[in-house]
Amino acid sequence: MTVPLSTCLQTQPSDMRQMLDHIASACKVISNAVARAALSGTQGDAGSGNIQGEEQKKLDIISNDIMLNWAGACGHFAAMASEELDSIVQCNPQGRYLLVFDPLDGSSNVDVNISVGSIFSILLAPEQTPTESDFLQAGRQQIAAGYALYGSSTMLVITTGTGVQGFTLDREIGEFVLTHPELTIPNDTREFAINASNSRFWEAPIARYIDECVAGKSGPRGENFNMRWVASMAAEVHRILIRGGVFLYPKDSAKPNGKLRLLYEANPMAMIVEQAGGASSTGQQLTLDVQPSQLHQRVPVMLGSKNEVARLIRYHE
Ligand code: AHM
Ligand code: MG
Repeated sequence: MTVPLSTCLQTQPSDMRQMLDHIASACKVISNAVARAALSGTQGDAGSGNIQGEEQKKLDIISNDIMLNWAGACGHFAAMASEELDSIVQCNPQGRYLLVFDPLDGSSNVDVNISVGSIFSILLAPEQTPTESDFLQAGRQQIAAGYALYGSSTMLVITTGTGVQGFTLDREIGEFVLTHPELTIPNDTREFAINASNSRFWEAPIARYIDECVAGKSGPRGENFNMRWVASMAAEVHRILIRGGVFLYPKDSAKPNGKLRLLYEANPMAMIVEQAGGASSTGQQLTLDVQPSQLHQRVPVMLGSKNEVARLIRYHE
């Protein structure tokens, strides 16, 4: 039986239902923009950079505007923060929630027709007008998180703190439909994901872990491992939710804090991964326990199958 997202959301309080419904609409519109980019002349660089000094794609900016407008229209957000904006944006002063998002994750892939995604996180807003410091909440305080994946099909994966549900966009009816109920990550895996071109910069625990995987059956793990690297975190996390695995973007001597952003990428994905029975750590601390000190802060990420993340934490001790 076909169960649309709207039916699944009926068990949620009305404000959560409306927020997720508007975010889902934003993701449908972004999905369309991504799919039509070559036709509408919106591939390529925008010629601008974000606050972190990264080149922006035209679609980064388009997706950011779509999320601000479509999610903002639900009226429940007091303010929003985006990976693509220098500072926070005030929305409805009566709103009781904050939205944090990466509008188009993995956008270096967008001109070559490889999967990209949108990642979001919902936090409680303060009573008074939100300031940047109100966004600096540990990941444990997220009340919902999710991502959309614009791949061979468009999917939306959501958690509100009671498991993880995956929906596929049925373009014939224009609705997200529940296709992957109760996603669960296997505890063990033989697949890892890391950008191996950074290996000369890795710290000892990461080098050891990867060396042991690559050594295969004759190495200390006694197993052959497989490697994948899409360079789209949403796609990597999705693969891990479907068949297990471990994803690493560690800190190294070239990137002392790692690459990925705590609020826009690491925290929402860590909530999803934990809710699916996996784990996420910086190496020193569970991702969800990190107290943020800056809006655009970066953090080392290692997430996925529980026993592999536990091993990585041991190697860091
Ligand atoms: P982005 O938000 O600017 O796209 O950067 C985040 C992306 C992740 O999706 C992906 O895991 C990583 O950057 C890939 O980085 P690299 O190009 O260094 O392999
Ligand atoms: Mg990103």
